[in-house]
Amino acid sequence: TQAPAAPATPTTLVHLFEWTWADIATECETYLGPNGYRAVQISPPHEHIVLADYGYPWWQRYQVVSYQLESRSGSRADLQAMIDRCRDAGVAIYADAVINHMTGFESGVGSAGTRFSKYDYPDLYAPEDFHNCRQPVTNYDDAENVTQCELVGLADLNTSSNAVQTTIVDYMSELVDMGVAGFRIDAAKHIRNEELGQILDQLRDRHPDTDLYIYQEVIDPGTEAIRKQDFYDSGNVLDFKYGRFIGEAFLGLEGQTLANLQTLGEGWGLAPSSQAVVFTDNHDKQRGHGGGGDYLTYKNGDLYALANVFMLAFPYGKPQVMSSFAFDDSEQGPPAEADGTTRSVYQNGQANCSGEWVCEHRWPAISGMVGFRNATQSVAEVTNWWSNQANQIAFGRGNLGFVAINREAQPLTHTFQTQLPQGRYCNVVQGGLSADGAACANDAKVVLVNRAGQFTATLPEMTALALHVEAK
Ligand code: LAG
Ligand code: CA
Repeated sequence: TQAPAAPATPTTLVHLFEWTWADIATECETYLGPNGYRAVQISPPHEHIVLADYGYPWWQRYQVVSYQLESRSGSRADLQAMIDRCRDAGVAIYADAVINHMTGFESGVGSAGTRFSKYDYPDLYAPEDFHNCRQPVTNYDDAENVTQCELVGLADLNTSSNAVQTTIVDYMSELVDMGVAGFRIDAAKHIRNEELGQILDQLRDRHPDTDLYIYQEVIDPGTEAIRKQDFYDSGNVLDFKYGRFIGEAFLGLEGQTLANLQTLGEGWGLAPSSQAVVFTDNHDKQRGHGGGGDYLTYKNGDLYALANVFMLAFPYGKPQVMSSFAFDDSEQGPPAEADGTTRSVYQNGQANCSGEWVCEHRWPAISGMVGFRNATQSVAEVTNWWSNQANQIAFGRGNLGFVAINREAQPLTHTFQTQLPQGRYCNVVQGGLSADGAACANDAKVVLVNRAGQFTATLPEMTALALHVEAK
């Protein structure tokens, strides 16, 4: 049994969607650790259905066949090696726990070779372990329907049963023993909150010395029977409204502007900041799954980068950065060989992020802002807010950082008042300090802050500028 990864307060986590375990290990060592990412959400590690006839879609991994740790991302040994290497690089691993359901398909073979039929999974679950509804979820006004029936037809586990709870706890506990430091709870809205609470209590009881980080997927539009606040007792929640608000503001929909974001927070119907994991987009929302909506994605280019600059600068929630593979078809799986084997992100020792993999987390603006968030974390407030009442905004984080965002089609020249100490700062949206600390990396612009805490800058259209005391 390994010691779990130290839960180094996860200021920012990144979802390396569909990456292999071997690639994630390399990324932890060569990029994530050095750039201040402290946690990775991995794709579900369990045995999943394999759908060659459908071209191996990404959503195979949300149909559980067994809890063997053999998946499209790699073997159990690969998983263990990744957890260890990432921990040594200062990066925690959060696993996506699919515990509400098993498969939707009537029969098939899993990624570890297990043959199953729906409601009958060898050595794991039998028909009596499933809820009786056995019909798709149809009525989101009815809590029983949402929790006891089948999400898109997926066999719904009877999570009130002690035996089922124990089996789920055994699975999650094995991952904790391997060093997993936290879990995304998939489809938490479809599990009765008291039952999920019982499962998580048992898991925590088995690992009293581990400070597990739990965040629950509860898509709550604010109009349904099941609400995100029902889940605050068992952990954090993924707040889906946040990305929608960001999308509307940056796209200028619903009369929204960036200036309006000054008050973004609980007053908007968001969870309390300490309860929320926030994101511009996730693997569902970026492709119109999970209910769709106006979410920005990598396809929005500069606009997407600016939205992430805002998310990482603005002191609300724990930000989750999305890292994608490029897609046209919303069902298509990750870059793969003809037999469905996922291709490595690395070619000839280099991350190949300008084609089939997108690696948003390596975009200079996003990566630079992860350092900003780490550096400014101890100041909870927004200070020195400025806007043009439209789509040019700027704000500080006390004496630790300052950001300006120009989402207009013309340049912004302004003298900004900050609380920063006098000095020469790098614009970390373009690159932080070089490794030797002597200059700004990537030819990032040097910005001079005077003794009064002011600086004058010109931001070209659709750009941002961010300064913090650790890149000075
Ligand atoms: C989630 N959160 O609650 C995941 O974030 C989401 O990606 C999962 O759906 C869902 N819950 C179940 O874990 C994904 C796809 C679905 C896909 C499902 C199961 O968004 O489209 O459904 O995974 O693979 C697929 C087909 C459906 C079919 C179902 C059952 O698309 O048409 O009814 O499988 O066979
Ligand atoms: Ca359920």
